[in-house]
Amino acid sequence: SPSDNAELLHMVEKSGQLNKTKIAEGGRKLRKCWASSWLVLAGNSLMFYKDPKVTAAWTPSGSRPESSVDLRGARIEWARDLSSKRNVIHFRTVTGNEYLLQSDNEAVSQDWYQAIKGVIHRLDQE
Ligand code: I3S
Repeated sequence: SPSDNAELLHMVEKSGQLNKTKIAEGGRKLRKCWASSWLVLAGNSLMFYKDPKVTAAWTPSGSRPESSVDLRGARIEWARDLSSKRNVIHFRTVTGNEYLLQSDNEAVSQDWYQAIKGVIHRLDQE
């Protein structure tokens, strides 16, 4: 039924390709491993996919990302001394997982920064 379907769908706020590396897990530093990733920002989550297969406005929750982070209580800032690359976003979840997200295109990085920050602020107010 349509209501069943609604439970299986999350509204996608933004999706696109960025370079990504995880730099900490639970507060423990990790070795960088930059790779291209397909990001989907939906609901309270930022999801990472290997391939850009989720392109529509809606993504079924059954379409399993490689990994996913809960943005509630997360922090985001522009990375300063964490990379030699430009336009690098640094964000950290409440559980101490940290990621760098990067595009050579400044506008692309700016858009992602604003979109993620917007979700974090919305969740802060709930
Ligand atoms: O912070 P680091 O150690 O300079 O990060 C670089 C390394 O992760 C490097 O890999 P190796 O650990 O195999 O040398 C990566 O290839 C670089 O991309 C990392 O630096 P940038 O500045 O690109 O984030």
